[in-house]
Amino acid sequence: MNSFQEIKEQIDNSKSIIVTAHINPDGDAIGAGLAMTLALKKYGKDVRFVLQDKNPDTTNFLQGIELVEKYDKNKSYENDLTICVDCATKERLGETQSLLENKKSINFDHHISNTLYADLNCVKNISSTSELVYNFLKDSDMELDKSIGEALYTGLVNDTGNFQHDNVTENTFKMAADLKKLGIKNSKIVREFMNTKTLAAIKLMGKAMFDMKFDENKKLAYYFMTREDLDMYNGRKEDTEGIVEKLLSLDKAEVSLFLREDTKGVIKGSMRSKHDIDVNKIAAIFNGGGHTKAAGFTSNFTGDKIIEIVLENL
Ligand SMILES: [Mn+2]
Repeated sequence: MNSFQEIKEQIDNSKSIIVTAHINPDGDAIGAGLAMTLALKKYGKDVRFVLQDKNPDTTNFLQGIELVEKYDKNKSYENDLTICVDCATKERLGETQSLLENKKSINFDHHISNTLYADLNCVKNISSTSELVYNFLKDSDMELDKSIGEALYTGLVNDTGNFQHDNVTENTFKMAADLKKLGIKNSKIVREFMNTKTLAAIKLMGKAMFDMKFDENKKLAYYFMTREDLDMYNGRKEDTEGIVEKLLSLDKAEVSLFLREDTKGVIKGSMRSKHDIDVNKIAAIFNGGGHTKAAGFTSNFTGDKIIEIVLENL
C-alpha cells in the first residue's frame, strides 16, 4: 500500500491528470471523483473527470458536476496520470480502463475486495472513498471549499446511508463537522440526493415491496425485478436505488438480495446484511464483491438460479 506522501509526489510530478470511477457511478464515486477533480484544479493542476456512464440525476445539484465527461473511445486522451476512485477492480472501470494503459495510475478505494490494480494503491477499510479522499486532501494541505465539501458529503451520505451504518466512525463525524464548517448544506444534500425520487422509482419500490419473498430458514428477504417490470414504468437502473436496503428492514430478515435484469440474460445483484452474514463472500461466488455488509455482482445465470445458489450458500 502506498502512503499519501508517495501519491502526492506522483500528482506533483504529473502534467495532465484524468480522474475516473466505476461504471454506473453512485454518490460516492461521483462525490470522491468530483472532489478530487475540483481540489486538484484549485491546486493548479490540469485535470479532467471522465466516466463511462453519466452521473445519476440525483447528483445534478452538485457544483462542478458539468465537469463530468463521458468517455469517448474514438478520442485520444493525452494525460500522463489516471486516478481511479471507488473502483475495486480494473474491469469495473468499464471503458475507462483503457486510460490506465501506458500511463501512471493511482487507485483510491475502500472496498475490501480491491485487487490493487494501479501503480500506486491507497485502499483502506473506511466508510467511503470520499472519506479517504478527504483524508488525502487534508494530509496534502490542499485547500477545500464549499463545492468540494458538498461533493464529499454526498459520498458520505451515499455510503453510510446518511450516517446510519456501522462504517461510520468518530473520524467520519469529525469530517462531517469540518465540511459543515466549510458551509455545506447537509439538509439540502440529503433532500436532493436521497429523498427526491422519480415516479418510476416510487412505483418500482412499491412493486418490489408488494411482491418480495422471504425465506424463513435462511432469513433472506429477496426480490427479482425483471426487464418487463422495469419497462412497465420506463424505469432506469438508478430508479431501483434503495430497494435492497428496504428489503432488509423486514423484522425477521438477516440478509437481503435484490436482483435486477439490466438486459435480457444479464442480472445485477445487490446484497445487504444486518449482523454476521458476510455478503462479500456470497457476491464473490458470482465474481463480485464489496463489503461484508453490502456487496454486489453481475451474473448471466437466471434469477431463479441465482436465488438458489445464494440460499445454498447462506
Ligand atoms: Mn464507495
